[in-house]
This record gives sequence, structure tokens and C-alpha cells, in this order.
Amino acid sequence: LTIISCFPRAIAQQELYLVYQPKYNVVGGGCTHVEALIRWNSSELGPISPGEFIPLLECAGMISILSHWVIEQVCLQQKHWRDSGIAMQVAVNLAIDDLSNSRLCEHLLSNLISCGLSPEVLAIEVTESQLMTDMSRTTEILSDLKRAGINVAIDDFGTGHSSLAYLKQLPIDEVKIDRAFLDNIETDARGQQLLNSAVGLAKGLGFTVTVEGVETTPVFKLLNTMNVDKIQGDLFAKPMTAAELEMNWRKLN
Ligand code: G
Ligand code: G
Ligand code: MN
Ligand code: NA
Repeated sequence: LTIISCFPRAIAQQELYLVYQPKYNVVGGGCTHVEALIRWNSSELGPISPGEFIPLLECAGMISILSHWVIEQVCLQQKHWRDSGIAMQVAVNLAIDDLSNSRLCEHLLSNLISCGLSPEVLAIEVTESQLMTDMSRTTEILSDLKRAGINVAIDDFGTGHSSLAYLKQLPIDEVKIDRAFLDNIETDARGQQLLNSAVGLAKGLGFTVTVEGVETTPVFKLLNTMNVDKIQGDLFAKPMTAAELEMNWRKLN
């Protein structure tokens, strides 16, 4: 039994589910955006973290099976939330292989249409390292998505060895600054300078800036002195099931 051999049955056996992690609006407060994160409770292997199985699915050329399912679930969930008067944008994490897969992009748009949703209720997060593998191709695909009205975020920013020169030409809406920038940030003056500059750079190019992995109040206070739009992390809210999110919705807003 391996992750790869067990995965194809996981969907049929309902072993996959999504949790949703809120993003908090630094200016204005409240939560209007969440990120969908996959969880797998395997009957054969026990709980397996996405950090473990996603790279394997990518290597095996099987990531699109997961991504199809995630897109379908998020659209159905969004339809339900819209019908219950809960309005927010949900971001899904996609691999670069997904974006260069024209069937997946069609799947995305057709699911939005069949659920009666406008494209603005969906966003896509792609990691910086994946975005930079084939810039001209990536730029083309992202432009198509943007034209269709879907927001795009660059995830784990600052860890992917990207050339800053490319940042200005990427058709993206949001930069999510990796939580590595927060390591020892309270006592690290140079770290604060670096983070503040990264935020300023992204803001200066017109992107929405989200900082990930905010766990403590002192760090939150520090971020309040910078030009950050949104924070995400355990301090504000941990990833939660759809039912938990509904239950906590009023408290979050
Ligand atoms: O939720 P957690 O911190 O365990 O996620 C670990 C990694 O898995 C993160 O990098 C996250 O972006 C990624 N991830 C979570 N859910 C999905 C998903 O549905 N699709 C893809 N491609 N990556 C995901
Ligand atoms: O790669 P990506 O940024 O998509 O990863 C998101 C992952 O980060 C989620 O799986 C989530 O479980 C994790 N995460 C979210 N908030 C925090 C936090 O405050 N601290 C830590 N250590 N992990 C977090
Ligand atoms: Mn993400
Ligand atoms: Na992230």
C-alpha cells in the first residue's frame, strides 16, 4: 500500500475533505476571503498531510484528479453558501500542471456556470516556484484566467528564487508572503526591514498583500505598522470545516 496506489480510491470512498482557512482584512476588519485546503483521512494509511501526498501526486502526473475534485467541491460549497447569504471568495491551491491543462481550465469555468456562480467568487493560488518554471507560458495562462474574472495569487512568495524583474509582468492580483519571513521577526530588526520592503515592493506594483502564518499578537501588531492588506494564520483562525466556518461566520465578521 502506497500513497499513490491508495489515492484513486480516496475520492470514491469519501476520504477527502476540504477545510477552509479565513484571511483577516487588516483594514476594515472581518473576513471576506478564505483558502480551501485539502485533507485526506485514508482508511488504509490513516491521516496523510497534503505536504506529503501532493508532491507525490504531482510527480505521478495525478494532481489533476485531485484538482478536479477540489474545484467541484468548492463550487458546490459556494453555491450553498451563497444561497445561505454567506458571501466570500474561496481560493484553491493549484499546481502549474493544472493551469497548463486546458481541460482543467474548462472544468473550472463550466463548474462556475453550472453552479450559477460568478468568477469573482473563486481565486487561485500558485506557488512562486511553480509560477517561475515557464514564464511565457504561465503568463499566457494567467492572463486567460484573469480575463475570465478569476483572481490569481502567488503563494509562498519570497521562497521561490524568482527574479524580481518578472514580478512586474505577472498577471496576478495578490502576493502571499511566506511565513518564513516571520521567523524571529519580533527581535530581528533586519528581518523587519526585509519584510517591510517585500510588502512595499508588492504594494507598489499594485498587488493585494497577504502575510501567512501569523500566530501571535505581537507579530500582528508589527504587521499593523506595515502596509499589509490581509493576514492569515492561527492567531485569527485555523483551517476549519465548512460547518465550523458557517458556525463561526458571524464571529469572524
Ligand atoms: O494545509 P497544510 O499546511 O497541511 O498544506 C500543506 C501544503 O499543501 C501547502 O503548501 C498547501 O498549499 C498545499 N495544499 C493544501 N491543499 C491543497 C490542494 O487542494 N491542492 C494543492 N495543489 N495543494 C494544496
Ligand atoms: O503553502 P500554503 O501557504 O498554501 O500553506 C498553507 C498551510 O499553512 C495550511 O496547510 C495551513 O495548515 C498552514 N498554516 C496556516 N496558518 C498557519 C500558522 O499560523 N502557522 C503555521 N505553522 N502553519 C499555518
Ligand atoms: Mn496557499
Ligand atoms: Na499559503
